Amino acid sequence: MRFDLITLFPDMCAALAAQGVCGRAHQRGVWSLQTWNPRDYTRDVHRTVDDRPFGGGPGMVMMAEPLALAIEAIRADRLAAGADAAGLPAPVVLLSPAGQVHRQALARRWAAGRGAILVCGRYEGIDQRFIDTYVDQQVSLGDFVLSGGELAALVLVDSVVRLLPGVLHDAESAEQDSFNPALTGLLDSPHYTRPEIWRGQAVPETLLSGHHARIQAWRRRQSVRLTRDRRPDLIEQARAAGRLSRQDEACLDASQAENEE
Ligand code: 9D3
Repeated sequence: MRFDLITLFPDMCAALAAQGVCGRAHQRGVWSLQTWNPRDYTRDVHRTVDDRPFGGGPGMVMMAEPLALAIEAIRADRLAAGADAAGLPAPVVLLSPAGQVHRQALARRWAAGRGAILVCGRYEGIDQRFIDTYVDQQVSLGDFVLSGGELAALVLVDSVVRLLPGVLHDAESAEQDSFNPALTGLLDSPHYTRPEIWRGQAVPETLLSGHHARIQAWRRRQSVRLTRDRRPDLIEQARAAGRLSRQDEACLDASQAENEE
């Protein structure tokens, strides 16, 4: 899987391919990341990539032409590398607060694809004519303001790459993540490791029991209650999708009663 990032700050993007789970997978050739700087596709001596907005207003706008030339260069390069299926060019995705909010179901869909050309904006925005001409879809991370699209692009790529076959060492790690349907979209239960007593705080007894079924039931109960307390919206979703068992409901009823005492 290949990702091409168009960015004025390529140095921001190197870490993902260099470190951790994604870094290892990158080293093994599971995926690749290339950055393309619009500044390299300017023709004036000042290498201008932005200009003042028509109609006035604060800030600067990214010019269409350097971005368009970067896209053309990437398409030629992907073609030469055989990165795309014949007649199926990679989608051009703009990271933007106006995009569809990213979530796990979308990451799963992306993981079945061949990668994408990701456009990272800076300044107040991007000339709309570039967006109209080249951009296939827009993706947001949610309702908060970033300084640009780079971190959002890295988050997107990270969420996709870790789902690729062979990226996670322990096949169970992905399987047990929050939002995985196997966990029915609940938050994860708490984790503990040695020592058994740390600064006077013991590990929950059940986890030391060696009793697998009891441990599983305890973790499930913790998940259900934590999700109810922190993300009641996820409980509603799980219930609506029929992903809560009678035991789960009983556990919610019981802890509700405890809270009311
Ligand atoms: C403060 C400037 N805003 C005017 C009301 C517009 C604006 C322009 C550029 C706001 C943010 C940005 C840069 N953000 C992104 O490129 C971005 C982003 C985000 O800010 N939040 C969540 N997801 C994303 S994806 C890309």
